[in-house]
Amino acid sequence: MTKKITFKVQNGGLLRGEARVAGDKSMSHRSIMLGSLAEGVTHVTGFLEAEDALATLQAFRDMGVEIERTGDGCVTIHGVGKHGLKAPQAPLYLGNSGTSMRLLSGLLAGQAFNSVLTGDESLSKRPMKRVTEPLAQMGADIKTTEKGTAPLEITGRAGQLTGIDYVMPMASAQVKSCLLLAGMYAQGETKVTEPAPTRDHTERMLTGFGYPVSVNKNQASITANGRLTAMTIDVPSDISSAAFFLVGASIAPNSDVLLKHVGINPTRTGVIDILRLMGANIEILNEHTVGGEPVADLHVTSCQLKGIEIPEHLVPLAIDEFPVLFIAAACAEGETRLTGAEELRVKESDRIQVMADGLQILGVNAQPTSDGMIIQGGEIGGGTVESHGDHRIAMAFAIAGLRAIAPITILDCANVNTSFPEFKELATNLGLQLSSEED
Ligand code: SPQ
Repeated sequence: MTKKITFKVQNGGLLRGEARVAGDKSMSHRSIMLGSLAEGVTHVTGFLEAEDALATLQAFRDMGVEIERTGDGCVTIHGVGKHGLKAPQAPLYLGNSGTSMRLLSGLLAGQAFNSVLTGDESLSKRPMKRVTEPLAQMGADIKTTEKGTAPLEITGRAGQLTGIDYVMPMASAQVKSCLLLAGMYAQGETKVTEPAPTRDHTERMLTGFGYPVSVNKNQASITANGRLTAMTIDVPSDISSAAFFLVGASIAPNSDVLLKHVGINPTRTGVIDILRLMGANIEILNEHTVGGEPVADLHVTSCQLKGIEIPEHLVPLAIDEFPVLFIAAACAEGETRLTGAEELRVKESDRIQVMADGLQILGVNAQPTSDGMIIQGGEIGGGTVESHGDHRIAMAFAIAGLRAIAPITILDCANVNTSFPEFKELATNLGLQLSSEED
């Protein structure tokens, strides 16, 4: 059984200094997947050495790919080519990672072997029909539980998948990426249309590996005609991890933080747009492109935020940042309203309910709605809140400590290791008074 970790934050303080936060989780997953399918040796730097991305890495080792890891973000993948994966000897365990499970379901549907995908308690509750249903339309054979959850039992249908023209009912990069990966093994063209732009790392990285994928407005399409050629990938820092410090430095008076080498792909920068609408001081410096992805240093200083109505078009572009944006809203002057964010209910936890419960415990007037939240800015009190094993909830409440009037205790924080194992060290170096206890 994994250890229970409790975070304890002393209230008050400020953030000052420079930091390079952990590598991008979405890109780290994809670097392993596509590097494994490439011909030749792919070198990755800046790889996220955290549980989620390491679960993907282990899954590909289990399918016969030789992957070397030095532990400092450098990973070498000896690609086996598009048809070189081998049958795993046991179920592939993907821990807490929705991205691994959903993308792998598409990739494995068209292989010449069967496989089983399993995950931890949280992942075993997350909806998988959003991928298994369109995959079934392509001819895939994937069994879920009656509830449509993992374990997923995949019967490989090599040569038997057919491309579809799929209009996604929800804005999901995981569904889009899953179908594009399946489309690499399907007869004819696979087209995926999204209702709103979502992160496009799969499309960009496929292009980087030389695999043809065409993007036309909100539709991406792919065929089986292509091969991947090994390349070098420099994974930038994850804007979803940087977000904790963008909010922390905004809400804690006299803060001044420089976040280095952060990925600012326009499908991920909703958090900057939303914070700026709230009045945040965020400068984007030293913009450049690394391996097809825009990167910059982000300089943030404190200010009095104001409540806003969050524009719905920004929701998919900031989907993972809402836990910490709710903390920003709790510190803002006036009311903040979020709508159109029902997807938050099916993440590692129900991020609307869990954040509302925690904020209410801390004395904040936060009212959950079916698709968002209404928060009246004001004072944050102290108390004990539950993260429900959700890494982003745990880190968001740690940041709340900067403006709280009494200490905050956060339960069940071990899963911070799924996306940002250095969070505590970096946050304390910058000035957060955070300690942790294990039992
Ligand atoms: O991988 P997982 O567990 O689904 O991770 C989360 C997160 O907060 O780290 C979501 F809970 O990020 C997803 C994100 O919400 C990562 C992702 C991707 O890499 O493609 C896409 C988003 O999910 P979705 O369901 O909107 O496609």
